[in-house]
Amino acid sequence: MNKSISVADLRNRLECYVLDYPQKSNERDFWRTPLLVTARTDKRFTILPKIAAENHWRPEDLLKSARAIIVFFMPFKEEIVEENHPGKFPCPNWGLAYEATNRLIENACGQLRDVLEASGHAAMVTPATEDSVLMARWSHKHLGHLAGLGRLGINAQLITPSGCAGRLGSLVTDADLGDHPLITKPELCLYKIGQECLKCIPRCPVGAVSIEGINRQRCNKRLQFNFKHRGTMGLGENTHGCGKCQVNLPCSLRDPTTSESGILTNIVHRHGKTGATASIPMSDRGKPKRPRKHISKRYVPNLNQYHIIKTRSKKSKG
Ligand code: B12
Ligand code: SF4
Ligand code: SF4
Repeated sequence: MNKSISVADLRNRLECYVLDYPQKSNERDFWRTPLLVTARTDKRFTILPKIAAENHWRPEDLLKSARAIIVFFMPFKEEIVEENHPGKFPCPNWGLAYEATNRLIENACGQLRDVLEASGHAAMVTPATEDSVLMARWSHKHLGHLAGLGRLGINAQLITPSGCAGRLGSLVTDADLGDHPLITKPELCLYKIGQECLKCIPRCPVGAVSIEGINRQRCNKRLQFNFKHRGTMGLGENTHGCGKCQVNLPCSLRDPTTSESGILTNIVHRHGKTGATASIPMSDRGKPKRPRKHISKRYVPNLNQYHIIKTRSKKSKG
């Protein structure tokens, strides 16, 4: 018989698991507290082939009886993020953190599946990343966006309440978990709400980040290069990956639209065809300013890039 299971049970299990993980698995501790959201598999998900890739899977393609998806984020600790600030190549520990986090995500998915199965539910886990594809059929970022774990930044990373520096995992289940988002604001990227920012663009050493969207091939070429030359750049065997577009940014470690003093929050005006939005500073609440007009036109997601690209033998390090 099915026992009821709540999002609080899942959050609690994941948090405890991540806390104990370094000691139990003999891994270094790279992580802050994980974030987890759930969403009902309703008609919102039919949009995936339109906004992601034509052949993007729907939850029921992975689990016929799907009723909810679970998406979680493993945010990196400040130290590893700061260590990756300087230079054009990844810091010695970035590759270690990349690999350890993929293992952690796989194990955490297993843990969540065990909890669900123990209460009589089915669950299907998905891999953290995939070698040899440049466009996956299951996008953790899109699912994180739909389920309210975060919003996409100009750097093409999901920005969560704990920032974008970290990695995502997701699974599908037939447990009726309901909607438990952490974010309901339309955007978390400063540029998309009309602030001057775009700090992520010059961070990329190969010019792969732009307001038109990420240049996958260019980024992937850099990741291949770093992987091939790891150990020979005088930085050590673990210097692969890159992640310069995840670090040294206002959105690296937190939601940049909410400051500790609560200066930028809440009041959001949606305007323009692109769906760009703007938050109004709290200090100006008495007299809300309309966002500057040109802002709505500056951010246009490049939807033409959504076609399938496959690489053969090369290893992609997403
Ligand atoms: C293929 C892949 C890559 C490719 C292509 C990257 C790309 N951005 O397209 C390469 C090898 C180049 C790559 C690089 C990196 N990757 Co990668 N990669 C993947 C992988 C395996 C599949 C992504 C995919 O094809 N999805 C399908 C397509 C259709 O969607 P999407 O790319 O996810 O998202 C697109 C939308 O976000 C859209 N978009 C932009 N704005 C908006 C706004 C709205 C409203 C909507 C709907 C869409 C939209 O543009 C995006 C890019 O085209 C995922 C794991 C997974 N299965 O999700 C990891 C993943 C996306 N990668 C990740 C990371 C961290 C990286 C790197 C930092 C590498 C590193 N570790 O050092 C870089 C970052 C590059 C960048 N700035 O995006 C993380 C992202 C974490 C986060 N906070 O968002 C993921 C989720 C892996 C994980 N398990 O955490 N990656
Ligand atoms: S650095 Fe600024 S523009 Fe780039 S994703 Fe972060 S908030 Fe958006
Ligand atoms: S991972 Fe590196 S190469 Fe790829 S987009 Fe980010 S900064 Fe550029």
